[in-house]
Amino acid sequence: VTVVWSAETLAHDPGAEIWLGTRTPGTEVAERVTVIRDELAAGGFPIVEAAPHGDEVLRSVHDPAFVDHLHGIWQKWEDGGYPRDYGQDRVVPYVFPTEAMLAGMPAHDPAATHARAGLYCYDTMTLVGPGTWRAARAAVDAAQTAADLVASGERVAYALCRPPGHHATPAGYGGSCYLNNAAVAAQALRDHGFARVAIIDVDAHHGNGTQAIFWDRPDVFYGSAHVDPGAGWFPHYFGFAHETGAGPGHGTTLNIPIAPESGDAAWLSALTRLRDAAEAFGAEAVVVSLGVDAAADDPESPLRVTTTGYHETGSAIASLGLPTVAVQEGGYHLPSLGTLVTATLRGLSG
Ligand code: SP5
Ligand code: ZN
Repeated sequence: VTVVWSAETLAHDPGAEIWLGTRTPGTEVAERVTVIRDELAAGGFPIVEAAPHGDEVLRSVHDPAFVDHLHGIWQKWEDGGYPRDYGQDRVVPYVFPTEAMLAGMPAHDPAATHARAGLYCYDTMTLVGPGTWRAARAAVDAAQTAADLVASGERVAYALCRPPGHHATPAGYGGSCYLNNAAVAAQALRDHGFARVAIIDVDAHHGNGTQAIFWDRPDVFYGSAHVDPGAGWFPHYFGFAHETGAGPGHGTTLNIPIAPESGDAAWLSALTRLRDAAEAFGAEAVVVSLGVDAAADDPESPLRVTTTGYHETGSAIASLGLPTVAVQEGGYHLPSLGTLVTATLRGLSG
């Protein structure tokens, strides 16, 4: 398993998130990357730098206007001289033009930066600072580099992406995610000629962004096991079993919500179902949205998957025998992060 990373991913360091109106310490910290990289290096995994890629794939999975917005919003905020006391050097939108405000009317397209800041953002936790674009864009390069490696014959490649991506929708950032690295990897594999690609999302949270990007696509399957959003867990509005895709993509989405406090037994039986569904779909390649926040020690989820459980998660997916790109998503308990990722990659490599 080759590990792809970029030092640029460290440039994003929000340090905090505005959660329930309060400034709280962020858990999606830059140190996640160094902890994982150091442990994989110690475990003998080869590590390579992400290669720069053009924006074509990125702009095919995301609305180009959203990509441009994310690229430019920090500098506009800086140039605008907006307040720095509470939000510090972060873009914190104050008005969100959701359906609650729009009410079906044709809305004006405002010029003011403070008005535009909420246009493509759907929560208050996901702050944009001076290094956010650089890091998010480097994570996309890592995902694409891993897809290239697999297309040229490696069985498994791993992109050490950060910030994570699976909550980023076609035109929106949120859930600590800005650009959807896994969606880019899946589209890159499609463009490399794999006719059907399955995304298996093992992050503790439902990947509403990835699901949205491929919702009506018949050529990309999205399957996810995650803590039941109906039990009060992010992303709250999506991730239920009745969501199965639409139009030509009907039947190519599979959600398996899992009760809080569940451990390996419920988790691994869900993984078996996801694996079997990817096989029945006729997948020719796999993207794993590899969050390890379903682990027992993780502060962001109530699931209790063990290190062995993550190894078996990897083995279950490896039993498909398909070219596989793993993309890092969540996982926030720094002391166990490296061990969990190592275990999963060892399982994936069969
Ligand atoms: C990629 C990923 O795992 N995103 C997770 C986003 C879910 N975060 C929502 C929970 C927010 C509560 N965090 C409080 C931590 C204290 N700062
Ligand atoms: Zn997560």
